[in-house]
Amino acid sequence: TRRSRGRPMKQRLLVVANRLPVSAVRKGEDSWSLEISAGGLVSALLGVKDVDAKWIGWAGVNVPDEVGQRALTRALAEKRCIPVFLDEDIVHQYYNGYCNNMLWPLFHYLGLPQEDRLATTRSFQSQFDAYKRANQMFADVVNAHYQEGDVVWCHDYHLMFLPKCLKEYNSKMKVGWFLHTPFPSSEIHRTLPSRSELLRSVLAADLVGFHTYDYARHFVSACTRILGLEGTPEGVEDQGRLTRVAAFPIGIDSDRFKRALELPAVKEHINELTQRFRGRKVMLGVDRLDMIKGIPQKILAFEKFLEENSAWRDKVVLLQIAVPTRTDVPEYQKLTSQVHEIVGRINGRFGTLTAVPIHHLDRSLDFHALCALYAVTDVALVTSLRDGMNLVSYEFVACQGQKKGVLILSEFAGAAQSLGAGALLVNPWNITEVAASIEYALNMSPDEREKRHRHNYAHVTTHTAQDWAETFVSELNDTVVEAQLRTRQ
Ligand code: ADQ
Repeated sequence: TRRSRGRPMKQRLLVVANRLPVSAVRKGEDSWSLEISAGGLVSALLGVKDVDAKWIGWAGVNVPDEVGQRALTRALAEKRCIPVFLDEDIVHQYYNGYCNNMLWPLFHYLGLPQEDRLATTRSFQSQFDAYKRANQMFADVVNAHYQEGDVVWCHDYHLMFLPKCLKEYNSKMKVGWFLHTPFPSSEIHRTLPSRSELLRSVLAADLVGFHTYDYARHFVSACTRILGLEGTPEGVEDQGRLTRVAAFPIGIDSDRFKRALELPAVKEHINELTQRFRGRKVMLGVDRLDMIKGIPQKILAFEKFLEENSAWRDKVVLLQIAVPTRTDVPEYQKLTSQVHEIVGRINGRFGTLTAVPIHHLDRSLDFHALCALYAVTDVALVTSLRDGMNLVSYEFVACQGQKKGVLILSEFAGAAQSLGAGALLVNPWNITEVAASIEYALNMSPDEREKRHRHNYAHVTTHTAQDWAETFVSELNDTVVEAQLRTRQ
């Protein structure tokens, strides 16, 4: 820690992510209303000791005029946020195009839809150029706010080009990069036309972090196979310079959930829900409506379960809460109608005049409503086809102190590595297996539920988001010190 006039000074942390944790609505020519979205990352960073964090990112709105930009910059400064302004064309090519159409499906092992394949191949170069331009714009803003000694923490697949841009500005800048999605097998990564350039720019960072050891290993093998570099237990070496590569599994702010469950309004809501579903077991799914979350597969597995277990038909209900995302993308629209169709069919098939087996909501719930739902759930179903970690599984466990419900969890979610011993792990593609797990979960003895819950609860409450952020930042500081020592030797 640096000192100034005898007082310890907090280390400054610049957190760079595509989106700032705010939603901004323009109220007039020079006035904005801002709402901070209290996500996991925000509370993780608020909890990091001895660090003074600022956010740099896109506010999610197009602000073409200078008056508006200046006003937004001022308003954001009060929330410790610094905006990067991206125009509509660059957002279209960089964010919708390269990030969400190219990297997102690829990193989750999902191919492009047939009709998009050729179009994507054709537009690849211009999208990748826009990606690099956008990353450079982030770098310009970081550089303008950087002070010696700051730590710069870049987040996610949107900013793989950023570490290189930052080091070009200042090779002494402490730069870390963390990926929130899986990093796929090197066999998948090597199909990307920009495979080498992306790897090289990430390697410019001092520390590269992933949720699991497997993703870190995939990244190191991509560097050895595609770039011909040397992989060591510490990371990747290139001409004597080491980029440290390691796993930093994220967590949640579990106390925030525990505190919410103590609020009178939440308790009342829990009572209401309990009354509402009396006599039925509650199964819950909470996901962004995204291909990676395996929502249609989950619902088909539930149908199979109902088919095979007629005695359960009026004794169980599945609540599926799906927040729509990327609603302007045709593939996501198709997914929404596919889910609606399956839900409609199953409710038509197994519903009665007074009850339906599936309640599907296309929207997000506020934090307190979500906590109440987690608390009344008997079985949570997380069936992602691939997922970097999956925080819903953690949040469910954090709210189950009383009920000790069962978590059915996809083996393809990063969370399977940490909650695998307490959860029932499934292959989400195998709906017969998932249906059998639902049956097993609903019939599980209280002893077994208690034992499994205890394991997961201990994990979720001790591996928190704050620990994650603190570990990453201190490892980044150490990595830089070690590198300096090595070069002096
Ligand atoms: P996501 O893909 O968004 O995150 P996840 O980790 O499950 O997935 O986090 C989703 C968050 O949104 C949770 O905090 C959840 O409570 C909230 N949420 C989801 N649906 C909601 C709904 N209907 N209403 C209200 N809130 C809802 C990415 C990666 C993950 C990785 C995280 C963090 O894809 O694999 O775990 O980043 O690194």
